[in-house]
Amino acid sequence: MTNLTLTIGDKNLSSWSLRPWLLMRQTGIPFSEETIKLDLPETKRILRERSPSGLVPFLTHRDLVIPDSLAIAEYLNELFPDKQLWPADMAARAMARAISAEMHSGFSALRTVWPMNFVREGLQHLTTGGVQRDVDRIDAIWSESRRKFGADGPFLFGAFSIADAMYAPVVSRFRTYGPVALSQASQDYMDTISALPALQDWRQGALEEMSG
Ligand SMILES: N[C@@H](CCC(=O)N[C@@H](CS)C(=O)NCC(=O)O)C(=O)O
Repeated sequence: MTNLTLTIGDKNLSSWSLRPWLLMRQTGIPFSEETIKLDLPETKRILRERSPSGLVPFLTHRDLVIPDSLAIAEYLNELFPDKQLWPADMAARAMARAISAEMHSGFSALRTVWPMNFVREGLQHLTTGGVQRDVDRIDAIWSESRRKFGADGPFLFGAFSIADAMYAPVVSRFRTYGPVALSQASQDYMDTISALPALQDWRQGALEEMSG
């Protein structure tokens, strides 16, 4: 029985929850999950009571409650050094951290205009308010990471890393609001992420939540 519990929001909507969830599932870290449904009248009260930041996701490990997707990823990296959640090579690791931080703090146009709606496709392709600039930057990040650091596998830095988990919701957004014109390397990368069984499980969970 695991002593890690990841608390997440609705699978269709909560892009920040998807990141640590996918990281743990994809790298075989055992955990229990629980959901706090967003957008209910009691949501804010429950979040205030349960989460130090008032937000999901948060990770509970013994008496420690860690909020924030990137902080959770860093904690797991320290807890499971054998899992190699960041790339082993120092230069690759620096770039993986840089693009993860950029995702965490940036791309506000994309996140505002194209909110995650995991199960939907064919929604209107608006590129107002800097969305195209964000799309172009992500295309450059994906294709350059693949070209410079990705030779040993299909992910941004070869093996699956925290950086892939951080960008997974973008893959979903590009499908929901696409078609998005991308380099061949980025299109191939989207296909790799979309085909992950763990991501398909997340999608199934989103569908079940919506029908239940
Ligand atoms: N910087 C945080 C952002 C977390 C966040 O914004 N979570 C949203 C859901 S995706 C939330 O909890 N919203 C509260 C609400 O909808 O009431 C992280 O990386 O985890």
